[in-house]
Amino acid sequence: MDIATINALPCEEFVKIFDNVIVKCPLIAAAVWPRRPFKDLIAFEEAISEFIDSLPDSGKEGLLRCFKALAGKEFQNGTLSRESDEEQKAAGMDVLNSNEVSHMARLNEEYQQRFGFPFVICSRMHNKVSIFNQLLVSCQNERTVERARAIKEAKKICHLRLQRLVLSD
Ligand code: 2AL
Repeated sequence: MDIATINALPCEEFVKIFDNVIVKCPLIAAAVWPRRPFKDLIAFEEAISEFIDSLPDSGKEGLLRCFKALAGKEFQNGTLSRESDEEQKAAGMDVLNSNEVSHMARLNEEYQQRFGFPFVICSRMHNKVSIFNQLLVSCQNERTVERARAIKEAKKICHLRLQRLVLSD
């Protein structure tokens, strides 16, 4: 799909295609649609990034709350979006042993209790060891540091999803 095709999409169609560009949240696509025409894919991604940056802290945390836990119940039940499922599998979340699954669940719960949103990481850029390490560090972080780190990761997820969605088509 080239940028001219993207720029020509009516809002409804655009939102349908890009509703999961970070996490299932059609609001993001709807918010950047009026910013077309985009010069290129980089400009499209920048518009999304600027929209996220424009959100108040509560909005950024609201976005993070749309994510599901790594190796969590939705992953186990197979009810994640295709993109999330593939990303979690790319980091080996499907081959954790039972000790690792319960360790991950405990850390995810501790994190969720502390921050009120789930731990988010761009899993295609990680493996299970680096995910456990970051989760341990993140559980000790200050809220502002952690919110900023998680938003950065959400943008990395967005970058890779856009590349796959637009360039592979
Ligand atoms: C995810 C996800 O769905 N994809 C990814 O890279 N990371 N979720 C998460 N909680 O970090």
